[in-house]
Amino acid sequence: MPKTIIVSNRLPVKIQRVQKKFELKPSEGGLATGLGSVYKDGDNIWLGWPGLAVNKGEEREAITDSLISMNMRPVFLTKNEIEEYYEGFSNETLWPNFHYFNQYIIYDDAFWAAYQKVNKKFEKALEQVIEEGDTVWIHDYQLLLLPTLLRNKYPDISIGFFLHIPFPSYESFRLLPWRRELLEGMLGSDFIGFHTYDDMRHFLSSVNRLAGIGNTNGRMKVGNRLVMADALPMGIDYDKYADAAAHPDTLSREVRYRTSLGEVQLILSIDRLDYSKGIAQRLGAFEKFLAENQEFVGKVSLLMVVVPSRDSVPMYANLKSEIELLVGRINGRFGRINWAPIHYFYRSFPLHALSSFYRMADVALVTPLRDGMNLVCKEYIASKLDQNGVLILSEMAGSSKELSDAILINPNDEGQMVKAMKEALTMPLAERKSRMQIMQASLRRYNIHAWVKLFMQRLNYVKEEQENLQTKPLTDLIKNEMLKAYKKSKKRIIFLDYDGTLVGFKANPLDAGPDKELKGLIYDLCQDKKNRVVIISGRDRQVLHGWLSDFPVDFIAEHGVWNKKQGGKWRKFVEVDNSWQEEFYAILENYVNRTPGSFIERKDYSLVWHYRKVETGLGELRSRELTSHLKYVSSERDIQVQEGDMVIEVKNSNVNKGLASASWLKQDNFDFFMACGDDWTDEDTFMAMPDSAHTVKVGAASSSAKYRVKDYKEIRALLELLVNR
Ligand code: GDG
Repeated sequence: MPKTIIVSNRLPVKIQRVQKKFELKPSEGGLATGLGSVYKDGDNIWLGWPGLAVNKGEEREAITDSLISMNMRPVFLTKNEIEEYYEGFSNETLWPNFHYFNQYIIYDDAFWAAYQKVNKKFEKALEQVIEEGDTVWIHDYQLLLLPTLLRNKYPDISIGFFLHIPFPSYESFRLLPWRRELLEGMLGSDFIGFHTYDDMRHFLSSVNRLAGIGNTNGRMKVGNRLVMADALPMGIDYDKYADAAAHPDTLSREVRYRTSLGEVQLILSIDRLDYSKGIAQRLGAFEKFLAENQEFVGKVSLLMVVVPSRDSVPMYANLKSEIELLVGRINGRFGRINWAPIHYFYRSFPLHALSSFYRMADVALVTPLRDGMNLVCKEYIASKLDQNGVLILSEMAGSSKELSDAILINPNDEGQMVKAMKEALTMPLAERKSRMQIMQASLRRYNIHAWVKLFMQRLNYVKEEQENLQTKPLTDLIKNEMLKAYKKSKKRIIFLDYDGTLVGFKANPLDAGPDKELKGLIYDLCQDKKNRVVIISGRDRQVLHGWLSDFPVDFIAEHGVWNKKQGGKWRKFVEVDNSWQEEFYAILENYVNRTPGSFIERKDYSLVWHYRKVETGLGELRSRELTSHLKYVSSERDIQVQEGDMVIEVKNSNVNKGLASASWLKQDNFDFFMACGDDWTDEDTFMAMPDSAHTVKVGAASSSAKYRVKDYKEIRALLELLVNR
């Protein structure tokens, strides 16, 4: 039975050394609960680092045995790997970059080497457990290289990836010397999920600029594989927080805490220690609030929980000192014997304590400077059973995209935060309730279980699409089925591209005229009155005319600009407006000047920039730059930028083989459709065909055709079979 393997840096487990033994307890994070239904089921497993450095063989074995019984598998890391891969590259390079704290980035080749090494270690560990047909779901920024490492080993396996932190704009991401490798690492996935649409958009833009891969609504073609990106905001285990808020332990804690605090209004702040959370700025705003609103002095307290995190890193240790200095200053400035402005805790609390904080808080102040999602604000909403509470939420948190009924603020605007605090503390009960109700309904519906389900559905969908898009080899069996359909039909239409499809390529294109065999074949095809044969080519109409006008065929020439029905005259299919060409020619010329070996070809209706002869590397680099430049200037105009084999073509979007062939389909009640072609311009023809069409691609490149053959000779053989020669 195929299984699902969850992979994350940390396993959802807490391990403690008790004397010489180890105690293992499942940990209760949001992700662990959400994925519990997945990894605890059947043979499914969760693979990751157990959270502590263990070097002795027998200790590792003991831990592994216990983990196996909990459906988990360990990847053991050495002390040095933890320092360089986890604390180093993950937390001191990627984390600041992805959160736009670029001044904090540490660029260190040793960190990068460790990051690569550990990602490979994860890949090796997966090799021990993976079997054909399995699905692997990889989580977060510590494992960005893993999808491609895995893909190289298992070309067909199903790989999903979810990024829990923001994906930065290209302007930030490009700072990393290893940006390209990181992106390529991610692109080994089939489906890549982000919390927000903006994260997804930033990712797609970096993929376009750095890897030269475009997208349509998040769908990318990576080599021959379809890869999809989408925004799937993560939900919480709603019932867990709602139930905890009704638990007797929570209620008795609330009574105890309330008695100590007295009758004050409470503002709650909970975060891991991190500069991205904006804790110091929040304290600054609270100080200003008290200074400007004396009537609240003695009436409102801030309950601030900072959960210890990464405090061995100097940056974090400094942040802790800064926070504590501020707390001391504010308490010193405003405090009274019977009232403290801030109750500050640098530690973590059990769930029921946390839940009672959520219950008691009149206001939750969640003001990160940047946050992928932020679960604290969602947990607060789920815990507010009486709906009597207000959420102040930073626009920079992913959750702000969903929770528009919060008071949204910009965390850099201290004045706005001060105003928001006053508004929240004085908000009428009815308004609090109605806002809370709307947010609760949406979080209840879109909970963690819905998120997991949706992710898996999207991943399966991509796999199915990949299957559908796969061009299969044209086997004898399929040829015979085609022949049966051909014989049964009464009105057939057959579109044949010319170069590469009916003839081979010649050094001089004018030497590629039809040979005797081809002429005989076309003659036989046309002899059958049930057949309508259309030669559909990018070639100049005069050349096609010279070669084939003796045959009763139709022509679509110059990618659809000109056409000619059997016995008729040449007609222009579209009136081409070429007024854009001079402007674009000037842009292309600029790139030719900067790219030795490249040149421009001017066609009637298009301009083509060729870079086949450009030095390797430079051509690819310029082509990416040029594509994005051209796409920018052509947006919202009827101009299409198409990337081909070492060329970029700019053309009128109403000129393509697809539009032209579609107009032919309407001309009669055909009951047999066939299209054969070899290059990317023929893809438009394939896509214009009805589902029942027999579409055949020449060559190995990816295609929307149903079947593929090796060369033009196989196309000729297929046509011969049909005409029964
Ligand atoms: C990353 C992204 C994204 C906090 N204090 C205590 C405690 N917590 C729990 C909360 C919450 C979790 O920690 C914090 O989650 P966040 O989402 O706020 O932040 P990160 O840890 O930075 O997580 C973030 C998330 O991934 C998921 O994709 O939302 O943007 O940075 O669940 O409840 N739990 C307990 N005691 C505490 O004192 N028991």
